[in-house]
Amino acid sequence: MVSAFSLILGACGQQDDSSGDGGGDGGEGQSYNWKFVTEEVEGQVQYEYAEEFAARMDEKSDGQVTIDVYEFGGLGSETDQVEQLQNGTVEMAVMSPGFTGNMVNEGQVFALHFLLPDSVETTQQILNESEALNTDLREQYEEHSITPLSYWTEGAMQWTSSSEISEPADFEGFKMRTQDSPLILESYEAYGADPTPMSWSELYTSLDRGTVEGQENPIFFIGDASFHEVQDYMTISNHNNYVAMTTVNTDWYNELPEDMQEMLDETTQEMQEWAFEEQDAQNKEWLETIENDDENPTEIIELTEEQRDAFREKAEPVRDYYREEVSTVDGAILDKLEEEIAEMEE
Ligand code: 6CS
Repeated sequence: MVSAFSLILGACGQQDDSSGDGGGDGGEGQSYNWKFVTEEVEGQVQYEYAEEFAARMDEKSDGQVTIDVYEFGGLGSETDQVEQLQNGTVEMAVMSPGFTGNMVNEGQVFALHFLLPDSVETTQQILNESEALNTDLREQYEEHSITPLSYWTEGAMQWTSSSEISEPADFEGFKMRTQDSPLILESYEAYGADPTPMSWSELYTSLDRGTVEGQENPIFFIGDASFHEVQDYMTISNHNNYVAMTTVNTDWYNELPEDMQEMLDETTQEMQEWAFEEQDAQNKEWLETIENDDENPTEIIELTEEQRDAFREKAEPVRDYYREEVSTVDGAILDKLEEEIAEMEE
């Protein structure tokens, strides 16, 4: 499947540079055409982000850089897309760490519940400034030809379900859909659930048929993907923040002319605020839509701090599991990140 996609992409997305290599030689009149794949579809945050990114690069470069943005679905599953970035079939990708968990062990740090600050704004600040993430974790990804240029939140995650979830016991034997990351599975097993990794492309049907009984996502995604239509409850748990990464193929990026690298870096930094505003607006709008959707009523359960503490208590030992069984650097990135979060929350 992946090689068929590679052939199609190879044929339609050639570099326009005369040298024929990934980055061109940066000469006068040089033009560049890059491919940017996302895990979401038109209207959703990642896709709109990539379109905005492409428009800014086009404008800044006076049309020298054109970026073709690909919606989720056309190029295979989320994990196929990870491979396409690694082998250079696409130059850029918005990627969720949850789909690299079988490869970049340390990236699973984002799977830990109640680690990132409750405030989405403070979480974004951490993602912008953390050395643990922007230096140490970046190096871990680069060993796999993936360079995360930035980390940004798509909002707080909530649970949707076919039966009420308001205490850990409600998860006992519960068939939970997750992304494909061992630590995400571990996090739900800690609540007693029975997690199954699956692409979101199969999720609506699986929820509808009862193959799985629930899932986690930010509210905009729950609404836009219509999961609430085939679920009875939405629990406002804020148990984690959804983190996306703007990634580039490492060799391709390192070989870009300096001015192109700078333009990419500058645009990536500018987009941090844009992404924050976009997710915020979409999450607020979709909460209202779900609340007012009388045709598909969803019972919304807002957990109290006490109820959240019961989940937090079960989730905390998973950090030790991460340190002891998952991390290849003895939990050093998690330790540093915890310190950075504590400092910021002071
Ligand atoms: O649940 C998922 O797998 C999807 N959720 C979001 C918010 N973005 C893309 C991802 O694949």
